[in-house]
Amino acid sequence: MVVLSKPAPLDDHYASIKTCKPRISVFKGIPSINLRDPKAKTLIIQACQEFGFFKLLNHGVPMETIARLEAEALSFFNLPRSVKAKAGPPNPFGYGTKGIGPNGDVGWIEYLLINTDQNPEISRSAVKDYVMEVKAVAYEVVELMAEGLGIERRDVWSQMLREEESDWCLRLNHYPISQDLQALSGRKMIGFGEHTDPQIISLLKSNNTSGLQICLKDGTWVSVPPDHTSFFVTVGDALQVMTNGRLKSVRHRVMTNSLKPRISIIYFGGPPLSETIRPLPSLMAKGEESLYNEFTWREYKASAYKSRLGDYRLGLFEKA
Ligand code: GA4
Repeated sequence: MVVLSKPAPLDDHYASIKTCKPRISVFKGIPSINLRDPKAKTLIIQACQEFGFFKLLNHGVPMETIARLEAEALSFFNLPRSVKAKAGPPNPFGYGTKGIGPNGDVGWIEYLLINTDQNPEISRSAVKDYVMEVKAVAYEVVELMAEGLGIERRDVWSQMLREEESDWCLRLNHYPISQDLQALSGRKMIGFGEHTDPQIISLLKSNNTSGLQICLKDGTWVSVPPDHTSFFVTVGDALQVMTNGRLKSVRHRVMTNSLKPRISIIYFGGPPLSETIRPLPSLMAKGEESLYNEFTWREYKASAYKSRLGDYRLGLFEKA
């Protein structure tokens, strides 16, 4: 068994709940979609319109590839703090602990942001194999989305993700068991504060520990039952804009667990920095106007890094 090292206590880890109501329940209604289902494209669109989120089954990524990277992540997080610190800071890539982003957000978390092979502590081939597999799934999912929306060019988004210059990254997260008084008295703490993902699409894989919550359209938070064999797919802000609000980027967060550490691995698929983000003309109904002023992914990313995690980042780009 891998023994996880215990992080130092956080001073300020209770992020405030900004937009959603704190009514939490375990939610049985997360759409579960089999990638090989002939109706997958329709189900994906329904799920992304309603939740901006779904569970993907039968994705075809070999469990060994996943297990290998998970084991690598666990052994990395189990290294002495001084060794892990050498892999930091996390901006733009590397090891981070507690602090998320450059503007003072904190969570009960340690993580590694990876883009290519800068992290000598994690096996290059484990990362490479995982990224190759997860990217292939992401391309397929965004192609089904395009088909489901009736877009003629089914590769309109997959092409952006496939580009040599596409702006992707992999995030390995470790949410240690929280054993301070708050946690022991049954109060959960924020592991990763509420936010939407800025990119086009994210594919999240976790171990069997709960913690992930999404915010429903009516503004309530619900807990997503974990499933270590599936991926959870999240619509990002860029996809919301490119579909002129048809698909919604979902607010989500992670709460800690006082019994089991949570490990998650997320692939964030973004377009090349130079890509202009605007609604696809072929999607627009007659007379429909864009809800957003157009921007490049470079501009959106720069603006995201100036924001706080929980900010409504698309607000700056909405038309008045
Ligand atoms: C949220 C999604 C991804 O985890 C991430 C995060 C990034 C970071 O951790 O450095 C950000 C956050 C995320 C959005 C706003 C900015 C940037 C922290 C932050 C406060 C890697 C990403 O791309 O955006």
